[in-house]
Amino acid sequence: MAFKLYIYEHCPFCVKARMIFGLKNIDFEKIILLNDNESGPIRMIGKKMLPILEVDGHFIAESMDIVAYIDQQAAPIITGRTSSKIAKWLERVAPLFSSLIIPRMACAPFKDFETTAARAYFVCKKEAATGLFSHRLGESAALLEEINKLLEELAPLIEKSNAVNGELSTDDFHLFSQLRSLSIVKDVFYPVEVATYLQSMSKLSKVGLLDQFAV
Ligand SMILES: N[C@@H](CCC(=O)N[C@@H](CS)C(=O)NCC(=O)O)C(=O)O
Repeated sequence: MAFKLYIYEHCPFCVKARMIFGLKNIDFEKIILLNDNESGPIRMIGKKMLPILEVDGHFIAESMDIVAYIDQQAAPIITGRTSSKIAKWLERVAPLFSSLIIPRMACAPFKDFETTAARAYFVCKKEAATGLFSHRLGESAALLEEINKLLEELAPLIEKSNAVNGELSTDDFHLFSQLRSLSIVKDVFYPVEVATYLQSMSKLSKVGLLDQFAV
């Protein structure tokens, strides 16, 4: 079977889909779409949303459906339990993450934003939700202080560097994808357990971190 995965480089949902291929060592073709390409995704799945997996001319949307589908191709690896503590932690950090991360993603040299029009499309759409990026960036110091506290709370929840709950579970997809986004933020203090988890999951899933673009 030939797998084509349509993604944006900035997108945490796309990271979830990329992770399963890396973790299972399955080859796939990565296709990065411009952020303002509406017709491509609409033709494939009827709406403008990535990631999309194309398998022999069929399309699968929804990151966790893609993860489940690829996991079912030969010996599944997502065998661990999920933890309500991780879900709650992710809920608490979500608003902070969006204010810190989205304005920084908008400035990064991703292929999603290779044209001025594609970057402007992202800025326009996201500022409608977050408010002006300049305002959010101005709040960085206070947001960082809160994030650093929350990362200290995350540290004792990490059981192993290759599986947050000790055995690979869907929590690892939700958690790593968010922490990989956070790596675009400069001056975050990662407790050692979190730093080790981040590095280890990046290596195992073959999804690079964003530290080289951190601001
Ligand atoms: N529930 C979907 C959410 C995917 C999603 O929201 N993707 C964003 C990119 S991060 C998207 O395509 N948004 C439309 C846009 O960028 O215009 C999933 O898990 O795959």
